[in-house]
Amino acid sequence: MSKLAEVKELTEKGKQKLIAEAVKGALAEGNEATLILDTMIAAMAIVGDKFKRSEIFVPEMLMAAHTMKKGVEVLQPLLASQASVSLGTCIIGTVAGDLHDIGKNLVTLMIESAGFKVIDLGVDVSTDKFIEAINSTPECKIVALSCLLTTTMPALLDTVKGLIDAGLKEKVKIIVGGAPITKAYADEIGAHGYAEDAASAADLAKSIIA
Ligand code: B1M
Repeated sequence: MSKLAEVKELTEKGKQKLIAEAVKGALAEGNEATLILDTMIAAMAIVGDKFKRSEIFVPEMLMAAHTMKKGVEVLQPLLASQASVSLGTCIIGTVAGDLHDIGKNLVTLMIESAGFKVIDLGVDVSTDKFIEAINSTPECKIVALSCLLTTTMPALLDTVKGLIDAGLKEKVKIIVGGAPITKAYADEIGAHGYAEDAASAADLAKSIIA
């Protein structure tokens, strides 16, 4: 089995202790870091499908997530490029009620690589916490909101509405993303921008402040 196939299988099976070596092996076989990352993302999609069919349950999904995080740690230095300019600060978080952070962490990595300082508020972030963080960060130019569940889409709506009501839409650009989010939904709730994946989020961050 190729090391890349092994990375996929280990991620799917949640083999946290073995993933780092497999990722290093896949790199040694000449695979690009981005291809290895895409392989792990594809494995997570399979994990999600298995969960949906009740073939696996939350603990297995969690083990796969931990495994992916450990794999990403190995790739991190290769995915992040050192930006020579400072474009400002971006505040990021996953919205209230939502505990998913792998996508948010990738978005953080890519936005940092694009030249922003990123303040990561973590997961399950309330509207008030976003507002407080923006108000205490005068150099904040962007707030990035991640949402992974259809059930937390209303929390995304509430957060954007809260930022607008607090008069912050004129101060910072609001960008949103996550699996259930679409450009149409982002427009509907009043965000400035939407990105489908982490690399597009970094491109969007740069273009939106230009
Ligand atoms: Co959850 N979960 N989960 N889960 N989980 C999903 C999202 C689900 C699709 C699985 C499924 O049923 N097929 C499903 C949601 C269904 C729906 O909403 N209709 C689901 C569910 C139901 C749940 C629970 C409710 C399960 C339960 O308890 N019964 C529960 C909810 C907990 C909560 O949040 N309150 C739950 C829990 C968990 C774990 C904790 C076990 C774990 C998360 C661990 C962690 O993140 N630390 C987990 C996992 C691992 C998943 C799946 C399998 C993988 C998610 C992932 O990390 N993907 C997921 C299935 C799937 O995604 N197909 C699933 C890899 C990651 C790189 O992709 O996060 O999509 P993603 O990020 C992408 C883009 O979305 C985008 O960029 C990234 C790629 O470059 N992006 C942005 C993300 N944020 C962005 C922000 C941007 C721009 C782009 O701009 C600001």
